[in-house]
Amino acid sequence: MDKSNPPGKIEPYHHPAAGWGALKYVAINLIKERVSGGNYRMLFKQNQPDGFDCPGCAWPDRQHASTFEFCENGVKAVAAEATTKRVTPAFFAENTVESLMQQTDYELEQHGRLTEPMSYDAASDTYVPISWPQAFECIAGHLKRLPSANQAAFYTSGRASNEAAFLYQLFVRMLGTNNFPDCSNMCHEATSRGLPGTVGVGKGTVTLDDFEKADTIIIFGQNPATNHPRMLGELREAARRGAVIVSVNPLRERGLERFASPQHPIEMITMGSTPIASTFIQPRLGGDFALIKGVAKYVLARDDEARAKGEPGILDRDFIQRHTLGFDAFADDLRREDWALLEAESGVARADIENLGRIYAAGERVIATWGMGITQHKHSLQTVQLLSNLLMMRGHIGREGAGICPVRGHSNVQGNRTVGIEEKPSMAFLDRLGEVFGFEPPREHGLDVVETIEHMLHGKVKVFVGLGGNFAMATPDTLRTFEGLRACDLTVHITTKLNRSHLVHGKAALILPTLGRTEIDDRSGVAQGITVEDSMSMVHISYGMNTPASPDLLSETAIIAHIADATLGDAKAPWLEYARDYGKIRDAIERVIPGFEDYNARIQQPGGFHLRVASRERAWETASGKANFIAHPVQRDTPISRARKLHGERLMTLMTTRSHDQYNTTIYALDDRYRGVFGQRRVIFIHPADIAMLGFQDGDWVNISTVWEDGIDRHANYFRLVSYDIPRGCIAGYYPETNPLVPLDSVGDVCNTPTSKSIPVLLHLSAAPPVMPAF
Ligand SMILES: Nc1nc2c(c(=O)[nH]1)N[C@H]1C(S)=C(S)[C@@H](COP(=O)(O)OP(=O)(O)OC[C@H]3O[C@@H](n4cnc5c(=O)[nH]c(N)nc54)[C@H](O)[C@@H]3O)O[C@H]1N2
Ligand SMILES: Nc1nc2c(c(=O)[nH]1)N[C@H]1C(S)=C(S)[C@@H](COP(=O)(O)OP(=O)(O)OC[C@H]3O[C@@H](n4cnc5c(=O)[nH]c(N)nc54)[C@H](O)[C@@H]3O)O[C@H]1N2
Ligand SMILES: [Mo]
Repeated sequence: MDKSNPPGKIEPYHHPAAGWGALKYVAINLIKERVSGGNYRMLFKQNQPDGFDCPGCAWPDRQHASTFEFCENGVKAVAAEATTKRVTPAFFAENTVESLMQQTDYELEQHGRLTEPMSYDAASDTYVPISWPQAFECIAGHLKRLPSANQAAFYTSGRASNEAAFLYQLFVRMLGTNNFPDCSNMCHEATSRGLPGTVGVGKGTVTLDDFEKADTIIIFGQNPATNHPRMLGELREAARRGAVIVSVNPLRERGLERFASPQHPIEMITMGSTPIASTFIQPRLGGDFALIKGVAKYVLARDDEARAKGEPGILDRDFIQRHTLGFDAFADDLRREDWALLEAESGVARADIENLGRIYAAGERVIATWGMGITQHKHSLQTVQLLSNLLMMRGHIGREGAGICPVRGHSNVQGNRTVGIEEKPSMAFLDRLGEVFGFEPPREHGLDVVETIEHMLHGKVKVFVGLGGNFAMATPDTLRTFEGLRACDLTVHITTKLNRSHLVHGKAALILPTLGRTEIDDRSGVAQGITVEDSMSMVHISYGMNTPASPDLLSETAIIAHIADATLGDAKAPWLEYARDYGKIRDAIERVIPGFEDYNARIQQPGGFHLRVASRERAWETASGKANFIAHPVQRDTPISRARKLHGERLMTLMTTRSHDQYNTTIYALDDRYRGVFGQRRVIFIHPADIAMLGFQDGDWVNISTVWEDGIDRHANYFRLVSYDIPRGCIAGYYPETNPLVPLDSVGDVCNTPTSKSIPVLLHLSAAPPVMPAF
């Protein structure tokens, strides 16, 4: 690719989401990834009862719904794993780490699957082969030499199975630390920390059956056509039976406008499509809190009015009285709230807020879903709590066809947390773990993602182990994260494909190649299945079907077992036995974690089983035993408002988001077709009036700098301006190219999630790039 003159074009997309466009891309992807003949069949086994769980997203699957239960982006994820391209020792011998750093993430991804364990050799600046036993000894040696286990951090990306994740946390806790930074710290942490305060459990309360019965679905800050394509199938059904669907999003995402279902041949053949959302509300970035507060205020006012007239009112008073605490204070706060402030902070006119209020109040069975547009702000935790409170006002929790539905990202991120990937574990969990395995687990809280990077920068974390993921690129403040990783004594990655985290390494560094979920996991002649929990708490088993990418790969579970065995020996846990028979790990999970009774038996039933979520049954696992209404003020003194005081209307709020052709930091291709972007990624979506106000023109190149209060220069250069339907003062760019702009300490209250959807920045006109930056 000619990096100095990228071939990109901008061309608005007028077709419905999915449809023929998606099928064409499926075909292109299969060919491009050179999936070998026999492996095509596996696509039909994805998310099917006896196949493998899609490594794409965490949206649940319907049993036996159709033989075509896969989506374009699921196919990309599977094809990326099934590629026939290989990163071999010869590849590493030919490419120094320094030279690989010059490649883009897209180029790095193209090299294919890793085949053998590799160790960094400083003299040649290359990775060289190392045997598995030597690799395990190397890690054990480093860990045993640490004066405290708290100087090591153990990252998890949410693709690991329940079995691998459980073994990982057991090993790390026996080692003596709770340092479990994980991808959810950057993702749905506001959900996981916020919901326990209101409804007691940090998970959603709905299942797919509820989706079938809902009459109103409100989607906050989510782009399902790209990130959860199978969700569109549910939305299509809902729209067709007349449910009201609303999208709350600064962008009018294409998939929520029209959708042609690849599962429905007639719709495809007739070039038909189904309109999805009937109402679009476009708040400014971070405006959801004020918007939801306005909706709650409107609903309360209507209830007050009705009751003043002696009518029954529109709130579910019975639910509020029997199941909740704090309603009066919550209601007083709403009554006192100023409409002008709510309009200004949400960026939505009162009439539109009230319209959403009417839609909400008319719904008998309302589901609210949300994604990263809600969770990656300073006040995300408060927004999640408020949203659950809004649903509680009309008793929409624990009722058929209604409820809260956080839509998770990684396919097993929810399961990872359930089985103990948690830097702030509950005492009850630790007690039980200690009892079952006869050891005293560490009690002090461990480090999350942001704290891990801070500790690396201060020399307090010296060993980093990554169970999947791409820590260097997924985290904020890219250059500071690099500095932290490079200051480590040892960095280890258990991984399927080459990524930049392997190139930004500690003094010693290991790459440990592992099986993907689509591959047969043969342990001593018996194929092992792994289990995962989806976004709606369904736990099911998954069996790989493909021949492994290399004979030298080990499963994640086996790698962890060997590291644990080399470090701790087998006095307290039969690590290697666990690695031979995952059923024994499930037995252990069953003994430690409530809800997994008869684990091995219940995963045999088609579709698996639903893990109990107490709030779904109106059982409230809060301190008071009731669900709580919590009043929060609209935040006015924020980094954004302070930066705007300094720079006036030139200050822009930046969101970092996903294109259609990426899976987080994995870049499959360079298009974002629903948003009309082709062959490029360094773009900034901006309102045409803001382009004019800044004195720029559509298509100009700009550099971006962050306005932050710590004196550190943060910038990202060479982005092309694209006129777009986005609120004034807000701009959007892609992650991870914009991550250098996110300050490490720009985090959500309590949950400590990087504020990836609201960064105060300035744009500066630049010349066309002489050479495009690699990242
Ligand atoms: N193909 C594919 N699938 C994926 C992923 C992927 O990268 N590729 N990633 C997986 C992961 S880990 C996750 S967490 C999910 C992510 O899935 P999403 O939650 O959809 O994540 P994003 O693409 O970051 O964008 C979120 C949406 O929020 C909107 N938004 C941004 N800021 C705001 C705001 O302030 N308010 C509101 N109301 N909306 C806002 C954006 O316009 C965008 O439509 O997808 C998972 N599935
Ligand atoms: N600016 C900004 N930053 C963000 C976000 C954002 O919206 N904006 N989103 C955040 C979110 S929601 C998330 S979840 C994180 C994601 O953070 P991560 O989970 O760390 O990132 P991924 O890109 O999903 O990780 C991809 C890598 O995982 C490895 N991998 C893939 N499959 C497997 C497997 O089966 N096993 C193993 N062991 N390894 C595998 C491959 O090497 C691949 O390169 O990023 C966060 N960062
Ligand atoms: Mo995520």
